[in-house]
Amino acid sequence: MKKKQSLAYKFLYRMNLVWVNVAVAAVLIALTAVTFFEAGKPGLFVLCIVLLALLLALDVALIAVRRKKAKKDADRLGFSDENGTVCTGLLDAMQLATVILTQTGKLCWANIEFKQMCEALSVKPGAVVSDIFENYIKSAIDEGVRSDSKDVKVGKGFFKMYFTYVRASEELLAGDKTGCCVYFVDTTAYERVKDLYKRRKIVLGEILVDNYEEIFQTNGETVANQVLIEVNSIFNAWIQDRNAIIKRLTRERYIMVVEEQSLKAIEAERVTVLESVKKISVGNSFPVTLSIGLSTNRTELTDEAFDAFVTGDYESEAYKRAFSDTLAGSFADVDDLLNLSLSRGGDQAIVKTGADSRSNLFFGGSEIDTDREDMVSARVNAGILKDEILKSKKVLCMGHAAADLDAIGSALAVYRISMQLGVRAYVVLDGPNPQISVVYAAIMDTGEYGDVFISKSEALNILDENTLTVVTDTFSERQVEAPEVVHNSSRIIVIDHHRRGVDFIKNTIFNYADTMASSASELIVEMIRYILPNEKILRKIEAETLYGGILLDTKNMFFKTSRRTFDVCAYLRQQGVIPVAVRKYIQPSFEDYKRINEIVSGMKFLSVNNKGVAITSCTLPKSEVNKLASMAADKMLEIAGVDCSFVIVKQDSDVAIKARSLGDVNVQIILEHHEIAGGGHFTAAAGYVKNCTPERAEQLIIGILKSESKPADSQNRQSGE
Ligand SMILES: [Mn+2]
Repeated sequence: MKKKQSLAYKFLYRMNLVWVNVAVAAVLIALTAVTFFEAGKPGLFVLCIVLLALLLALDVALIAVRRKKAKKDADRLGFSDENGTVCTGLLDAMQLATVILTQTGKLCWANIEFKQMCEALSVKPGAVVSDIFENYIKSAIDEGVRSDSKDVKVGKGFFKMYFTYVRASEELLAGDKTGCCVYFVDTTAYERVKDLYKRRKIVLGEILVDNYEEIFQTNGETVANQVLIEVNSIFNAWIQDRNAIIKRLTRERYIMVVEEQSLKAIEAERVTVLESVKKISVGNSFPVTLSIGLSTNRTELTDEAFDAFVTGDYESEAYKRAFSDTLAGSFADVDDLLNLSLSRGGDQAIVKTGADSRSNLFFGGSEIDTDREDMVSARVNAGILKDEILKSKKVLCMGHAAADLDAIGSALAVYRISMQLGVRAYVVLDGPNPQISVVYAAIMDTGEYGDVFISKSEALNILDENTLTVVTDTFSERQVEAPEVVHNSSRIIVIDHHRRGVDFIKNTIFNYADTMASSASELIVEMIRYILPNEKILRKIEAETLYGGILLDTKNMFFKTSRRTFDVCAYLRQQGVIPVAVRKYIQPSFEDYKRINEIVSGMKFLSVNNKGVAITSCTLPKSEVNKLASMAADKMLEIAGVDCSFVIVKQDSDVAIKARSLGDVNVQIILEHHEIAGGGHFTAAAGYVKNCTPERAEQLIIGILKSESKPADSQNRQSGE
């Protein structure tokens, strides 16, 4: 079959011009001779000579056209014969794997190199060809692209594949006249070197024990040293088999050197070390947290970059993008990353992967992931609050009963926003309680708030359908400062940071609850920045109260402190807060301090279900219970190993109970037990038991603690009331 085709082809393509010419010329000459000698017609003879001359001229022209075309084809392919057809003998001799395909992707011919390549890579030639044709060539041909190159993977090898549209013999192309010549340049070594470079690139990092200083200050040198010993052994286990090193730079700062491939593995397991160190328990009052910064360059190693590398063109942009890392630069970067981590509350790892900070990767810091989303919601919510205030004629602001700094601060902030928007506002407060007496006196000393604070009855008097009631720092209809006012309000907004309980205020027009926020003050200050940007609107005393509220609820920035908290504090500082001045609002008096110490020193320390429980009983004047018992319960949480604290206050034949928790024990559930029937929040609750002795109350609490062996929920640390 093939032989026959080859003969037919030879006849048509190789001999045609010459033999046809000879045949036609012979016929013409014969015709001329006959006409001239026999018929004696010289006219015909002349005509024949002319025709012959024309034929010769045509031949010359045809040969010229063919030569030209052949040269063109030869130029394009570089391996054609003088007729412009693909010369397979040349291709066979060439050291490049080459195949010739039909326009539909059918494999017509392959050279020895190609066969050897497929053999070496254990792939089937047909499969390679159809894969490459389907994925690259077909679409190119459809789009009219006559030749192109692509990086392809064949088996385990890497190749630069070139293809070009060719004219070849029908014999070669199974009856077709055009097809496609494809050849492969082996780039496997290049790719392997690139991969090796990428995997084994040195990455510099720095690790900081975020709260070493606090642990040192609170728990002393021995505990702090013990913490570092534990940290070291956790680091060693972490980098084992990872071909990495971690060496201490200063007391709480470490340098880390790791290969890119290990860093990828560390990222894949989401930097487990962040969680491991939190489990360190050697007498430290706070969980150990780390800030980790790592700087690596994951810029795509482009062909241009690699070409620049090969040619030594170190000044080109592509080269600089891909290879500009310097050790000094990386080390400066990780320093910035640690600062960034600290500004976001620590307890996280940040990996810089390129020049653009948007390519930074964040790990850990459970509160961090929602940060951006929350900032968006803060803006949206600020808009809603503003709209609702503007729809109103009056605004009543209130926090929870027995207001603390966060409640009064957030209520004052809503008051200020409203006044600034031109809507008359009031803060409902039935007289100051001992917790806020100092700040309340300072507020009144300014002389600007005489008509701002109103009682429940006054509030009820002015309440109408054009009044907006804004409740802050509580969700509870029972705990709110003026339940009757809330009950009679037609338009209520609640802004709170506590996990919502069952007795939440219903029929609100808007409920902004964000349990990730440290405090109600934080939430409102965030909103102020959107409602009234570029303005210094807070009075100094208001900013100070808000700052105090945040300090109170974060226990001096230890708990629930996120980047947002620091942002808000920075804003408050800008609004005139002098932090040291705020101390006087949260400092106990000498008398109070002595009594708090007396209460704390009477404390018992127990371990129930692996949780440290501090419990104590005392007697206090009724008016002092809220303030002193709460402060004592807070103070007890500062003691190493204490997870929750209970202060039982004897009140004649009854007892009042104040409970606090760091977040692993839900004191709300404990005091909501039917025999106590108290309430509050996850980390702060209170109860009152009639006809009960302190001893009985203590047994009751321990009994409930023992039966409440629910798994700890350490993700949601709540603080303050
Ligand atoms: Mn609060």
